[in-house]
Formats: sequence, structure tokens, C-alpha cells
Amino acid sequence: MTSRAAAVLRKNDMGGWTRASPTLYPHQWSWDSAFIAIGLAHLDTGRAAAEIRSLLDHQWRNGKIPHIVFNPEAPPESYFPGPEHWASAADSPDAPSGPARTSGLCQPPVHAIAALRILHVAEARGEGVAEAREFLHEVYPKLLAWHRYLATQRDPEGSGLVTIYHPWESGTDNSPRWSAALERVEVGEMPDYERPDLGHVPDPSERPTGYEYDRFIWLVEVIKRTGCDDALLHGTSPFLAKDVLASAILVRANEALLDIAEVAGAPEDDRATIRAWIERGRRGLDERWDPKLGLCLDYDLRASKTLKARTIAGFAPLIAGSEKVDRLETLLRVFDSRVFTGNHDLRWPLPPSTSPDQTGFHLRSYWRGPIWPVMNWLFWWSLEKTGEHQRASQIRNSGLAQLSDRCFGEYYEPFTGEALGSDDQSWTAAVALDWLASEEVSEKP
Ligand code: 9WN
Repeated sequence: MTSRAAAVLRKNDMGGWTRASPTLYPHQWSWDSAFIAIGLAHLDTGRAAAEIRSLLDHQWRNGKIPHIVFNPEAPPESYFPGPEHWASAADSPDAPSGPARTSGLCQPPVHAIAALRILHVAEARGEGVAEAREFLHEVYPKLLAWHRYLATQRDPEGSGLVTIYHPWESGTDNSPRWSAALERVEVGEMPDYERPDLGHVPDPSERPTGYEYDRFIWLVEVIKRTGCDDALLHGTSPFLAKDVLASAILVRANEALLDIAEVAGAPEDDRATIRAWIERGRRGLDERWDPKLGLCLDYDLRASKTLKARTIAGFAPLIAGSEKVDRLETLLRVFDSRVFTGNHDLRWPLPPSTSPDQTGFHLRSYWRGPIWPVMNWLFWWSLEKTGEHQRASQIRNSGLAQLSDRCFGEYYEPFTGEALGSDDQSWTAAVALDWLASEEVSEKP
């Protein structure tokens, strides 16, 4: 499997950066690239560092890492909305200078976790350690600026939770987590558009529906019209939500940033700030706890309402790590229960993106039910960090069994195990590589 996974990453390598998949996603995606770097580290730590560096080359002046860096060579009809559609975002005073090459959104902040893992892999292999440390030194200020952007512009309330303006920013686009908030979005006047994505999958039901896409594209329109201005969007965006999954990832990313600060010899002031972000993040997640569901829930700021849905995002405190032992126990119980990995119809005991017991669950539709290998990796890694080694190794073994078809699918039908969406998805190959090499890499809890 290692050589086939490596071949997928080589095939998708565009020379210093990696497209998310061969046809469906011909550009560089933010959190994909972070996961891809984790896999690449096992092939070449220098190339893994280049992956993150190339993304950071397009960082916005306000610290934002854009959700897509567009491939100038991809034909315009290959992906929508592409660079032409986002062109006006380049007028934002925060956008990087030069021709429009990025979207104006962002995605969950896995980057510091990936950057640090490059060093851990180098240490385990006893190769490229000095270069990896130098790399961390170089990227530290950029990662700090990114986390500062999330802690300020994306959290003016100081709640510890990240605000998003678009479901694409959550990375779990059409998840039922956002259904109620999306329903409240009224679509205004906008030009007609084509959906190339539907031509890249065998069955359109694997992708978001027209109803969802109209809202996605309308929200892009709204964001562009403000010039991607965070302050304006807080006041006017029809979609404004606190995202518990991104917030949990940010807690762990801040822990990684603390270690990177150490390598970079950063001042104590920075470290105190990062520690405060970590505490605030855990506190914020605590406040979003729903004792009835035994899950953590997102919050619709526009409607001042909790967004109730049983999805993998509900396990946010498991990802962030929590000091509340009874809460972790409850989460693990729900994780193992019939509502998630204990469902008897599952092909493998892995967490479906949406619980089969949740309204809106769909076996084939994207984030509405299918199992995402990259999410399995995140759970495996988090469970390891929480000291749940046995559960973690169960996820890893089942996760590798799921990938034994060697399709490296983007997501998998939970009951049959069929690969769905794109084949040869880069981050799927990347997590396989990391799992296969995981015995060598040690991380502190
Ligand atoms: C929109 C690239 C990306 C992932 C997201 C996934 C999907 C894009 C799309 O693909 O989103 O950003 O066009 O559907 O939801 O998590 O980063 O793999």
C-alpha cells in the first residue's frame, strides 16, 4: 500500500505543491495541503516543508491562510468557483499583492500540527532534523499570525471559538451541522453558473445538492461584496456560525505552535498568548456541550441558536483534549455506541461523518454520512494524544482495512465500504502513509 499511496502523491504533485485530487480538485486546498504534508514527510521531509511553505506564500496580510490557492494552469472550466470568480477578492486591502490566486475563505487550521509533525518524522528517521528545525523557525511567525487572525478577527467576542462565514470554511460543507443555518439564507440575484464537480463523480448524489450549492455560491457573492472584510461580515453575513470542529483543531494547533515557538526561540510573551488561546479554546468548547446528546454543538450566531445535529464535529472535545474526565468518558461512550461506530450495519467500525440516526443522513452524499479517511486519521491522532491507545489502534487498523481497495477514495459508503467522490485523493494517500509509518513517530501526549 505504501508504494501505491506514494504514487498517488507523486501523480498529484504539481512541483512544490499538491492538487487535492486529479480532476475534481485541480488546485491547492488549505487543510488538504496540511494533511498532505504529514504524508509527504515520510517520503521526503524537505518536500513536505515545501508543501506548507507554498501555501504560506499566499497568506493574506491579516494572517488568513486562504482556503484555495488556484493553479494558474488549470483550465477555467475545471472547477467552480475558480480564480476568475474570486478575482475581486484581490481588491481587499488584506489580500496578497499580485494577480488573484486565492479564494477569500479559510479552512480548519491543521497547519501547525503538520509543520511540527515534519520535525517529528525527521527525528524518527534521523534525517533532515536541522532543516526541519530551520523550517519551523521560518514558518513560526506566519503560523502565529494565522492563529492570531483566528483568535481575533474570527473571534471578536473572545469566546475561544472560531466564527465561519461559509460552510466551506468548516471543511464539512453540506453536513447537517449547517442545515438549519443554511435554510435561513435567502438567495439573492446572481448570475447562472455551471457545476463542473458533477461531471467528475459517477453519481451526482455523492455531491451537494443544487439547493445547497445555490446557497454556497450566494454566500461567496456576499463575502466578495464586502471585500472579504471581517468586521463587515460579522455585521451582515447571512451565515455566521461558531464552528466547534475548527475550534478544537485550533486548540491542538496552538499546542503544536507552543512547541514550534520553543524551536524558534520565541519570546515568552508569545508563549503566554498561545497558552491563553489554548485555555480559552477549551473553555469555549466546554460551553457548547450538550449533555443530552453527549456531544459538543455548533452555534448559529445569526439566529442565536444552537445547531443541533449528531455529526463527527460533536466529538470536538475529544479532538481538543479535555480535562473533564467524565466528559471524555461520555464522548467515548457515544463514539462507540450504535449512534456512531457501534452501528451494526457499518462495513468497518469507523465514525460516519453524520450519525445514521440523524435526520438528513445519506449513505452516499458527501458529509451527510460517508466515512472520510482523513477524519479517521484525526480521530486516531487525537485518541493517541488522549492516551486512548487501544481505541486509536482500532481506528488505524480499520482505517487501513478501508483503504485496502487501493482507490484512495475521498470518502467511503459506510455500509458497503465503496469508495466515493474522487479516487486518488491526495490527503487519503497521505494519511495512509502516516499510518503505515506511525510506529516510528512518537509524539508527546
Ligand atoms: C470546497 C478539497 C476540498 C476539501 C473539503 C471538501 C471539498 C470543496 C468542494 O473538497 O470542498 O472547498 O468543492 O466541495 O469538503 O473539506 O478541503 O479536497
